[in-house]
Amino acid sequence: MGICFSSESDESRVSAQIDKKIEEDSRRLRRECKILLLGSGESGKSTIVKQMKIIHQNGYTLEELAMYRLTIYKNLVDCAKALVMALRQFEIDPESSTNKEYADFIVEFQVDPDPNTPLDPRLAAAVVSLWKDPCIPKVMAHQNEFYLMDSAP
Ligand SMILES: Nc1nc2c(ncn2[C@@H]2O[C@H](COP(=O)(O)OP(=O)(O)O)[C@@H](O)[C@H]2O)c(=O)[nH]1
Ligand SMILES: [Mg+2]
Repeated sequence: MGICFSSESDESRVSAQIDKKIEEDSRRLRRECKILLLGSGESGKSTIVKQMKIIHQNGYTLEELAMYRLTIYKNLVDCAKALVMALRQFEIDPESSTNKEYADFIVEFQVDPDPNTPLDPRLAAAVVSLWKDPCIPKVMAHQNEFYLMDSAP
């Protein structure tokens, strides 16, 4: 009840453990090699880190892969949304009424944050159909006037 007994041998054992831990840490630090990756956006910094992990650290666990799947879904939806917003900004209409509805659907769409939920097939259908619409080459003519990830096209 709030009173702690400790013998001298306990203390020296704990102290020895701490010394051992410090020794281990400093040995690990001496072997550690830090790299500073410099480069403009899209120059390959993240790719180098991913390659190191794949080559030297047994790659990615299933859980990590599932998180990447979610990132890919989000990127896909963000790019589709960016296109629809650009269509609106430059007042370009999708040619078919179906694609007009698909554009509205894309803007409202939210990716399910559970990495084990597959992407809604209706979203895939909307993106595929809108991408084939003649409005896309027209909006892509303005590509330097709005941001689109370079993995989008
Ligand atoms: N051809 C080629 N493409 C690369 C290489 N490294 C990266 N990329 C691509 O360049 C793009 C940007 O790379 P990223 O690592 O995201 O760049 P960061 O912005 O510096 O982190 C991605 O589409 C990569 O797939 C490379 O060595 N060769
Ligand atoms: Mg990066």
